[in-house]
Amino acid sequence: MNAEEELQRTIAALVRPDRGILAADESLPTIGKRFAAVGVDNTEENRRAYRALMFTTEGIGEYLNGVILFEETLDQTADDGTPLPVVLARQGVVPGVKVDKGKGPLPGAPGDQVTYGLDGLAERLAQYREKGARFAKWREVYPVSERNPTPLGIEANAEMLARYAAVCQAEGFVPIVEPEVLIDGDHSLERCAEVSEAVLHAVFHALHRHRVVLEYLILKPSMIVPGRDHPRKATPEEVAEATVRVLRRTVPAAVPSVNFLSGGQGPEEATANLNAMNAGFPGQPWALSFSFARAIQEPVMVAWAGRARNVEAARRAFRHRLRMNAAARRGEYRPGLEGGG
Ligand code: 5MM
Repeated sequence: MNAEEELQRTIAALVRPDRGILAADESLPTIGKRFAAVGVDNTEENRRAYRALMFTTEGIGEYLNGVILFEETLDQTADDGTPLPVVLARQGVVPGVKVDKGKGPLPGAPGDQVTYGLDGLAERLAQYREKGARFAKWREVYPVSERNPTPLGIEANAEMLARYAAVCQAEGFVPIVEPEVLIDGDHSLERCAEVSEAVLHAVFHALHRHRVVLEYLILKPSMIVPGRDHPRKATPEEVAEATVRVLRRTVPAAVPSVNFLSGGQGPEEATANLNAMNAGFPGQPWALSFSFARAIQEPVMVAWAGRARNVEAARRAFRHRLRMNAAARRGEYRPGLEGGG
């Protein structure tokens, strides 16, 4: 199969209707933070056991098209010795991998950040393919303040996302392009919309410059929400209206799917916001779906708490959250379903 045939096959599998993508690609420090919140030690065995628990949950292929893995997970196995990427593939779920190497300050743009990891990316992708990965993910973050992101920050981050995406497509990997406008701060929903519009505009301009084929990528943006410390929370209808408006202004119709990150929203909040988009604004040129990490995994981790005797309860929590988000993907979620109603 040549690179284009691989891209066609993978994107078709990643955009199947009524499903989304699970982000389970927390780096070592991030999973450490999440585990600490539920009293679990950040050991390789605990990371394996936790991720194996999720991926061996029966029936997840009904709700998931793909799972984004952390590099380490590609080499780990389920309790019966089956490699975890094989476990996913057998469930009809495409394994992907986060390929960025973390972030740091962007010189010349105080307050902004930039992500590392382009060196040797093509070679790393070849190794990840051997281990079963078929798509990739790279995240750039944009802190919001009166001055940030700066014009330089917006340009530099767009350039990184486009260069990453171009390498992925040359190697036959579908790139997930993830520009995250951070929720930290007290900014308004309008300020988040203004920043997100500038960010997405620059990202798609850079993707065009680098000749990235829009039909073979997935956009993973943040929703348009007020900052966490803003005095008023937005309703799902307000979030949906602002988010769809910004996407319509910036995301070409050739992009097949927009799979949101949850970015610090609570599980039910993220589901309700996604639902409001699909219920209130049907018929958009792209699918509106999910690629949540925390908003799916939080209740799973709490139910598990590192104890083997809790595995079945954790699986139930996982399946429930997936079912709720699949309903939101169709615009059929309502809070009453949370209790099983
Ligand atoms: C923004 O984070 C991504 C989506 O997760 P949420 O739905 O929780 O916002 C997620 O894929 C993220 O990239 C991973 O959690 C890993 O982050 P780090 O910083 O460890 O690479």
